[in-house]
Amino acid sequence: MVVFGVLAALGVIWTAVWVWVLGHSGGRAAYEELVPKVDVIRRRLFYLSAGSLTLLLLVSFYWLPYFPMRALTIGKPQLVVQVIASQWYWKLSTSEVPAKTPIEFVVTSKDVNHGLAVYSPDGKLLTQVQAMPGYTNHLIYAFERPGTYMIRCLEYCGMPHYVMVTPLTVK
Ligand SMILES: [Cu+2]
Repeated sequence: MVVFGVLAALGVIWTAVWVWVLGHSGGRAAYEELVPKVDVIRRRLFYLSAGSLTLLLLVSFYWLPYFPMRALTIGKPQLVVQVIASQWYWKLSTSEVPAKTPIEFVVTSKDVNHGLAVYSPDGKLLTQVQAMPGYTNHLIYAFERPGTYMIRCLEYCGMPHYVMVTPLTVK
């Protein structure tokens, strides 16, 4: 209801602004006279939009979980955990990792696509990466607090998909 109210108010303001602009535009102009002016505005809007979106894209890389950015934002991995997904279990090279340490998960699958998802002790999804046959995906993550985290599958991979759960102890 609040969102509707805000949007309705913005709509009224927008309409009022346009009514005011039309009322103060000084009458009708010939179409041929307007075309070059509109062309300039359109061109400027295009460059402004393209520039803003490109800038937004570049800045957003900082928050995206892409491997090279994670290495920059989280830090160089201090420990590598090999993860192999299979119907219907996870095989980890270790089930214990240190807290506050950048860890690199090297993830692949033996059969079909799986989704490696790391859940906090209170059940919140923290990070995830695909486990794909024939590919190796890398995920860097640093656990804030010690505890028992859960690795679950986020990609439906067959009837017993839900049993793909394994604990990961963070010390
Ligand atoms: Cu699954």
